[in-house]
Amino acid sequence: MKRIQIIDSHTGGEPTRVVIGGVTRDELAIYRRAIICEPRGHEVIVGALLEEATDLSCIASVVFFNNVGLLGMCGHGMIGLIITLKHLGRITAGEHRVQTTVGIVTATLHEDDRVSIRNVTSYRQAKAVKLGTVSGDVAWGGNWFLLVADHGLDLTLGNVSQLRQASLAMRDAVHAVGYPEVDHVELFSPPADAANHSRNFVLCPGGEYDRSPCGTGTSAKLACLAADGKLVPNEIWRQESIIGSVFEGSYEATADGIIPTITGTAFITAEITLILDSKDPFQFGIGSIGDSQS
Ligand code: PYC
Repeated sequence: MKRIQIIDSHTGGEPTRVVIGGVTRDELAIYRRAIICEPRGHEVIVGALLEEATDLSCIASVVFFNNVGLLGMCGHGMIGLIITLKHLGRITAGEHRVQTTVGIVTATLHEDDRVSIRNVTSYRQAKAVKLGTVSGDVAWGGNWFLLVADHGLDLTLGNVSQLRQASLAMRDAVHAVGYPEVDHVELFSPPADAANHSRNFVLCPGGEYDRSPCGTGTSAKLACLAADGKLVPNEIWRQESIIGSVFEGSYEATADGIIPTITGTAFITAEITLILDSKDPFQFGIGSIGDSQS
């Protein structure tokens, strides 16, 4: 029997599963699907393997992963990780540096349990790339995004299957015109709540959609707003998700882009030990569409 210790949380509705014991970075390729996929999980979950930092200025190192592979950064996941570290009694309010595979992120745990993430440098790579009837910007926010506003679709929960199909087609189209690195697609519309600036639908690499406003997606959006002169440094942008949860974002300008800060909240939902029984034919999980290991 293999045992893997995890703590589950959600950030704006999007689940994070922090692995606190039982798996090392070298073993992640073997156990990734067992941790994320059915029958122990589901394809919406983002995993976060917690390890000791090699940079001594950091409190921890994290590798984010999902149903189809690894993720560079994950904004909602980082907020979930910080609330998990607080739950474990490992941190208190204040600033904490965390190593990710794409750079160091500084997270501030506020006294009221909100978390602000000072993300990696974000930037727009290409503006208004023509993709048939729509056009979109390509931007980096810790992951690669295609951002599209002129899609004409309703960003409502009842419309999710159409949004998913349309986003998958846009992702194929942006790959075909020379941006194979794009693995997330972000659609925008006016917000449902007038207190916010925008609503989004975010297609994740494995075909699921982000229930939260997506921290790296909001970072990519801020980079585009900054490049277009539509948001000034330190001005607040309130990004609403398809389920109505909200992240607040702002940015500092740098020579090569922006440094976004994204603020949100997360809640612990479970403390679990996963068990992999060597007699279980599904001990390593049920594969996902698009997963090279399925
Ligand atoms: O919050 O950055 C994010 C994210 C990426 C994929 C799912 N959530």
